[in-house]
Amino acid sequence: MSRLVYADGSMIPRQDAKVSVFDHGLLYGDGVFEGIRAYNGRVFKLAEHIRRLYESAHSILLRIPLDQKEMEEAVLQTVRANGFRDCYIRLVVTRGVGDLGLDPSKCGEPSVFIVADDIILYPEEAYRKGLPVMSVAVRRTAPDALSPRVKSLNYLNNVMAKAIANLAGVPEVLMLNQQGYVVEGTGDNVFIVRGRTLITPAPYLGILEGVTRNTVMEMASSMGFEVSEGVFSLHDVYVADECFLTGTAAEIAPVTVVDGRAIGTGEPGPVTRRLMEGFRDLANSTGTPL
Ligand code: PXG
Repeated sequence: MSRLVYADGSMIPRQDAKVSVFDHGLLYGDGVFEGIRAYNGRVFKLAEHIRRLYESAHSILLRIPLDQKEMEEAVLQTVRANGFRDCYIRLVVTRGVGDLGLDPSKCGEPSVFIVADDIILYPEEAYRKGLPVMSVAVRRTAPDALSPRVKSLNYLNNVMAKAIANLAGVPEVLMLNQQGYVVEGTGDNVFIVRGRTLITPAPYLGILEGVTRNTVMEMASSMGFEVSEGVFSLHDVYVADECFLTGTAAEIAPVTVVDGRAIGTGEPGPVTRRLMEGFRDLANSTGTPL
């Protein structure tokens, strides 16, 4: 079956889905996006992703030409048109076509496109054995330059951090903020576990408030764990009992080595494993039906 892409209200064949060389999303990274997943015939946390998209757009003065309900419907329509029950969904809104100056007032209507595709996962072994990660010198964008809470098309420093991971042969990195505190991975949030307490970096430190992060925080509380948003350094990660990453693509991925230090026993810990199980159940049984 040939795949279809939603582009400004129409479903078009994938090979015809193109953006203009005058689109400010391409020229200046002027736009916002979401990464969403469908599991077992339902779109997981659809309203939460759409709300974050509209908050990101509001923050950068981008007016999306659909309301949130219409956008949810466009996502469902895209997944249905491609016959997927499980997939990854990339939703992008750019400032649209302008001229070669960066002035956003020169752009006409924002462009909206939605792509549904197969999910690329970490190898199954990564979830059984855990991931080795490293810290990098490339800092997460400073909140006083561009808020990391905006899921914007400006991901170049995260891309550079991932390039360093590739050079070093590790699957993911931990990014720090300008003060040297741990904030997140390149496309994932991070948690550490001490005893029965989970700690994840507080939003003001400069993170994207992940939908998976929020889901895990709620789930962990309901399982009786203490959950706190806090501030921690690499040392705290090295001496934690457990560490894991969360994201729409990664789900919950155990981290067992950081900068050459084994975390806890060096194997995925019991808290992480319990959360992974709970998350799988939740993702496969809740969401907006297609
Ligand atoms: N932090 C950052 C910087 C992100 O970009 C997350 C955390 C996790 O958020 P969610 O809402 O997914 O739990 C993200 C999410 C991809 C991809 O296709 C994913 C993300 C960004 C870029 C690419 O793997 N993001």
